[in-house]
Amino acid sequence: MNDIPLSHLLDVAICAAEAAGKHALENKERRTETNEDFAHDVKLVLDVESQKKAETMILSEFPDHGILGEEDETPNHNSAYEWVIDPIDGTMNFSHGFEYWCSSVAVRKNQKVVAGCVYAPDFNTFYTAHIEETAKVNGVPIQVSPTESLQRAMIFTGLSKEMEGSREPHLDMFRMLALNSKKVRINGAAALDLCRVADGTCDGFFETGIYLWDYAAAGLIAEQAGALMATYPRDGVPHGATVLCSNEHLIEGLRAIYTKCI
Ligand code: LIP
Repeated sequence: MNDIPLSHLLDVAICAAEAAGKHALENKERRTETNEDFAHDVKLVLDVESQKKAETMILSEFPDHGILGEEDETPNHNSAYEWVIDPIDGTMNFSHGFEYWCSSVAVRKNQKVVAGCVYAPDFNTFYTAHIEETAKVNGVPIQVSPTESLQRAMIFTGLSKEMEGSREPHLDMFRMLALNSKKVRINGAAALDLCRVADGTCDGFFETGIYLWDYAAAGLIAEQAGALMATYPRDGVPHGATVLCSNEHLIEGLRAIYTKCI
């Protein structure tokens, strides 16, 4: 089987992320049309429509590849390639008209992410990378921050959509993060947060209760910008994980917080 060039895979990831993101952006007036409403989350009609836009674009180029998306999946175990799609990451933000949201498309070959794009439509910004190329934002190379201690770091995090009960590891982790770093920010879109680690805007990322489609593309982009990723699968939650990401100086401090709280 001929390998598909990484540049071709990345081009398709960019086009698919743009197709999903542009559809949501151009239909913003419908942003509150809801399929399902949860205690700490919402599923939008535009989530489903935007994922379909990305899928159609991908399958027109690679009809036999598999699809794993937040809204639906079409596995194809006969193909080495699988596309991982979060059509609107930061759904709650999008539904409230808050600009911090994005569309994320990654492609895995034999379960390993090899290329990905995170597109932030309200900022007209494309974060891209493949495994043999440095990460870029709108075509310009990016790299992680040089911050050497958590006490001087700004860390992005989030609170899981599945928080239940009073004692939550998420809240324990948030407290530990807040006490052990200079500043913690909750923005509501993991994929975009990880891209801001990649471009050095923030110094690290830490979130439990997210999913492969939230971090597949942005995790590769962060790694190709010099970040280290630590991913801990969540027992009994398909594709669920806790994700830590930072430059080489901070990752052990983040890992220490995680191990104290689990
Ligand atoms: C969101 C993540 C965010 C997390 C939210 C939600 P979605 O993904 O990007 O970091 O805190 O709970 O999971 O559901 O908007 O695609």
